[in-house]
Amino acid sequence: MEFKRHLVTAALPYANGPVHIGHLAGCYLPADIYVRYQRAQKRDVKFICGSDEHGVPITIRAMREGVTPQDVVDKYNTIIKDSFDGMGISFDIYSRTSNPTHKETSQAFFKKLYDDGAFEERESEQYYDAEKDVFLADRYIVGTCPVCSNPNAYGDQCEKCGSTLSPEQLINPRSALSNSPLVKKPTTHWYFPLNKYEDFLKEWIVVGKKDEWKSNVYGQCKSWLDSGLQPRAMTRDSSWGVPVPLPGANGKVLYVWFDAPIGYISATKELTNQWADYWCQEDTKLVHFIGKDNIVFHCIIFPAMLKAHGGFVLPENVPANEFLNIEGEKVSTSRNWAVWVDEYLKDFPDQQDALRYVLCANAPESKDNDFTWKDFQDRVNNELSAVLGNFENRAFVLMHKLCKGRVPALHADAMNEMDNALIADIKDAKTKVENAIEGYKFREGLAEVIDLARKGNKYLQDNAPWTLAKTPELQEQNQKRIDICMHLCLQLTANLAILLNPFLPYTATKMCKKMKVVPRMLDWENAGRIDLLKVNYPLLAPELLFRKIEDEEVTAQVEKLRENLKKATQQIVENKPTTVSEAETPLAVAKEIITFDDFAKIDLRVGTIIKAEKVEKADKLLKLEVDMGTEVRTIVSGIALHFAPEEIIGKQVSVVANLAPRKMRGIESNGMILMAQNADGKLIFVSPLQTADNGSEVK
Ligand code: B3M
Ligand code: ZN
Repeated sequence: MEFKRHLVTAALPYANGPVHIGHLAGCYLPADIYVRYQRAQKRDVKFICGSDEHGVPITIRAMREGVTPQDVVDKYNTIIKDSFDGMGISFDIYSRTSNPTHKETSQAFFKKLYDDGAFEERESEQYYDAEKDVFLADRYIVGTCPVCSNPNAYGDQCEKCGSTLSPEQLINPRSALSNSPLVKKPTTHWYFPLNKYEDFLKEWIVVGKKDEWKSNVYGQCKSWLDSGLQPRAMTRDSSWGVPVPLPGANGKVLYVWFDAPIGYISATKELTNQWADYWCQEDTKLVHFIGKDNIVFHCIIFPAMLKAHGGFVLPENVPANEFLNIEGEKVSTSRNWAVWVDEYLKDFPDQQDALRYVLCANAPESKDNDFTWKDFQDRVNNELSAVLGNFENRAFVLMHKLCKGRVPALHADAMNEMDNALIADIKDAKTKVENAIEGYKFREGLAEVIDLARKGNKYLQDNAPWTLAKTPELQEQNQKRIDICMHLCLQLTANLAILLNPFLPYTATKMCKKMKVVPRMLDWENAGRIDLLKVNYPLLAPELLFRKIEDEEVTAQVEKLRENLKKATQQIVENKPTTVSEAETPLAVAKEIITFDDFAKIDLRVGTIIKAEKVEKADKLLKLEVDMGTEVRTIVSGIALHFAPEEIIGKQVSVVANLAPRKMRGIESNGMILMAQNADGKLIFVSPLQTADNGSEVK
């Protein structure tokens, strides 16, 4: 079908924390590339986003920080919005689900389904805090983790060991609000019978979208559909959210995953009076950009809601990305293991395109990927700068040197095979990049652009105009070749700006300024042309497009990650929900009794740490060399978050000397250092009080 309009949405981030680069790579950057490309094609496109300001995570954050949910969303909405602005994510509107248009829109949506009899009303037993007179979401229930004995695990997850939990699994479960024991109480909610939409969804997805949608997306949907859909509660007991618009529904709000996707519609309403054209006309192409954890909501639940309501278009595609890990580990907001966008912008001002480049070149399009600062440096220095920046710079330097700073002529009579091949490459690149972007293969698209720059470098090298300039006796003939070569290199530069623009808009704009062309040159229809720069047109002086990323910057960023993790880990240990008193957190159960012979099996010795260094890509590990008197042992110890290598050199420690060797991160560890751990998580060396000889036995 010919689409008249494009409606592009990017997942509404929860306003309960800043956004990190995993968010950018997963959804916002690909969406922005797609939209910038559509705009360059002069297509009618609207790019919709906003803050998701309801739901339990926000009330939890408010509770923890001792502020209101409104305070939380006000704070993070601003930070998130600024981060997107700072990175050039070019939404047409960035709205909020706490504003009145959204309340009205989502309530009307609910009411229509209710009036049509689309909901089933059901009573169920829910955990309830009798003292505070509220129903408790799982997150509001605390107790001891059955896995790691953390006394402050939540009813859905233990933040210390990462286990997924349900309130039933907690030992001593109680309300985080009042510390009172839990009771169950009946409550009524409105359930949306997803099971009734199974046939429709199967027809639409399994039959209709199998070959169109990415396999990770299709696969998830298929497995949901195969295992059968269940009715799902679309309301919650809470004081924070969109109130259920029914008489007698006091204290009940819309489930956040009911109201949030409707937020796309409300935001479009705020943006334009023509909103209904975008949402209700069959010739609109609706595309949802999201991360993989949101697939079921966008591919199953929201489409079923839209279908039940009637009159809305369904998404053509939902190109969800996988996750981006950081330095080999999953992003964790509670452990502060993340690269935050607002901090990146502070640390690397004016380096938006460096990050956009790396996040796109390494995008987790089909599997989880890893971001490391070293890889960031390598890609910026060796690809972006060494290939693209270098080509552009050489073109400018040489045309100033060999062509008096003006675009030279293209002498048809002196053109050869190499020139024609380059022209063909320029034309091909347009089609290739276009197909890649239309197919949501942004990595591939960007790689094609870099590849074209690489071809430009090779063309320059093969023609070597600087050598031609050195033979004055052949001057006239050679100058023609020089002119052709530089003419084509400059036209190629202009083409690179057009093709790059969706990916690296800051760079494209800079290139336009240097070529003294108007932004309109970046219109997609101009790609493939080799008459973009007029003959004899003077261009600005050369100036590097990219700066190199220095080793010190990489070290500082890795160090920062480690510091953040250390502080956050400390906080998780310290941050006990205030109502849980110390007396109720029993010591971990003592271990079983052993015989003297059992104990005698352990060879405990005194040793001195003579060398300590961090283990690469392992934030918790230190590699130690320990002087054991008769030998020096290598021991890998998980203490890097507690001690800097330099502060422990010279320390005498107790070592389990006969522990079987174990490989950690490729290093063989021979022994173990004994540590005491305080209740607050702090580690202390178990050392002799007076200096002992290295190697002496501990018994
Ligand atoms: N706020 C979840 C998330 O940020 C959710 C997305 C809503 S999109 C309608 O991952
Ligand atoms: Zn745990």
